[in-house]
Amino acid sequence: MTATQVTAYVGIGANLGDALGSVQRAILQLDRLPATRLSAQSSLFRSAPIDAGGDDYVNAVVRLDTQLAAERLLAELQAIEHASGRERSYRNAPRTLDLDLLLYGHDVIASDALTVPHPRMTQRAFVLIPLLQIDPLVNIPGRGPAHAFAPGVMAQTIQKIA
Ligand code: A4P
Ligand code: MG
Repeated sequence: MTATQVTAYVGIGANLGDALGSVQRAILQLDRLPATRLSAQSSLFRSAPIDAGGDDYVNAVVRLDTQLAAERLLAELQAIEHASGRERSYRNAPRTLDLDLLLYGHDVIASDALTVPHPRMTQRAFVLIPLLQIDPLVNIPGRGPAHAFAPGVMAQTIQKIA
């Protein structure tokens, strides 16, 4: 039997050390995950920290076609974070790499380990702008079209990296 293929979106962020290199390496690693194909990637963006301190972030969003279950995909994301040398010091601390599972098909997930859609994605230009660049008509399960939230984040500073 063939496992079901799901379209998932992952938000990538880094603001410590070689942030640009960390994000680029993460994209390559996501493309190499088992039973997974990277089917789209946004531009890289530089953004001012939101609810956090430290340097500007480098952010991007990728779309994955995956046969991994959501929990397994999260574990793979955490393994990539870990391999990048991330230390979890405190909430929203500057990080070498942060990988968030934004959307997993049409699923709404609320377990101890995983909340999908990512609860803060509609408030953040560094997620919405790259996501809409890949898929302007993408829908957020339970919340409606992602583009409807874009006007609410326009005041946040974010720019495409040339
Ligand atoms: N978890 C639950 N749901 C998810 C999900 N959908 N994706 C759990 C990933 N993880 C999820 O994550 C803590 C726990 O959340 C995990 O163990 C997992 O079981 P974490 O990454 O270690 O913790 P965190 O850094 O405290 O939280 P999080 O959610 O990554 O923070 P945010 O809210 O995403 O904010 N400003 C700019 N400009 N750019 C950024 O990238 N990022 C943040 C991080 C803040 N400000 C930023 C940026
Ligand atoms: Mg995270």
